Amino acid sequence: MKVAVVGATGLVGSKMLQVLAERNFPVTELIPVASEKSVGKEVIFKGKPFKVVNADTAISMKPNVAIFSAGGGTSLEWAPKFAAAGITVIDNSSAWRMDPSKKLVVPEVNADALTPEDKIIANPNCSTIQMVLVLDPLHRKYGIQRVVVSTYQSVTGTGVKAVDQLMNERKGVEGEKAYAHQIDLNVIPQIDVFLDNGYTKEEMKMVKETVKILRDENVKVTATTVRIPVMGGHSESVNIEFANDFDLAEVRDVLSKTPGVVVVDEPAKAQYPMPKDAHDKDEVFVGRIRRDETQANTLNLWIVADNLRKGAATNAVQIAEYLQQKNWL
Ligand code: 11C
Repeated sequence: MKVAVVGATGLVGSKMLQVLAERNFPVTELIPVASEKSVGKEVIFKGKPFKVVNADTAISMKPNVAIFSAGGGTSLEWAPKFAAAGITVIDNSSAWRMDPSKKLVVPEVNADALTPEDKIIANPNCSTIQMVLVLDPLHRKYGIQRVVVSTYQSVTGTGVKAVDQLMNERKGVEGEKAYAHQIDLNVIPQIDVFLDNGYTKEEMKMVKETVKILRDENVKVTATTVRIPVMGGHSESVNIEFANDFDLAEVRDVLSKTPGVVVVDEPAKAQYPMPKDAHDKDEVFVGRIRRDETQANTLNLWIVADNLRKGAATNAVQIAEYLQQKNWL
């Protein structure tokens, strides 16, 4: 399987290479793709060097699949060109997610929506992926009516510049800024730009993508997304109102049997999910599972996952694995 990774030198791109190698995706030839300034540089995959090429060259090399993580602009311009050449694109940007003709996929939830005709497949936003993985089995069992989520998101979601800003601030060193404010010893209640309705783009991604992935327009979501000075993953406090009542033990049982989800919920032993523990893991961790005592049929829980893995690279590679198993690549 010839695999192109577009944006191979970025934070998500590097994680993509790591995940492809770790999961033993059958890569016969790796085609790392990046902007002109990186062309000719080498990327190491499974101990071997591969030369970075530009997108035109990558298309001429006819990969079976191209995994994009180079930003929305690159995806808008290049994904259709790869697809027109018969190359399946799995796109990690927000460019195609809400396009009704494109599938938005978390494999454990809606891989069944995919067909051999899907040539551009969208990978959801990291904060959406970890939440829907937990919401989906609960929705099927109890019927979700409304979700109120507040996020605590890692600086790795912004990229290398933000990681550098946090580390520089911690050391008291001047440097480039990814955020309008100090992030170390601070919390910034803004992720991405503000929209006319007063919500940020990140918040509206969580609202709209969740409905599309769960394939149910009746699921109402409201979100507050927040950047915190943390590296290992995104955390989310989620309040879920169901149509039907639930049993807490049954909720734990349902979640512990959900592929990709790990329940860590032993408050008496101070055991609950934390980004430090989720770092570099593929699973989504859930804990602090408890009834909301102020309202009927309502649950509170806490979800943590490594945003660069299940929130980005792992989910994209899982989509590629699904397509490969179906012989659609
Ligand atoms: C963040 N969720 O943490 C963003 C990063 O639409 O894929 C991913 C943005 C996206 O800042």
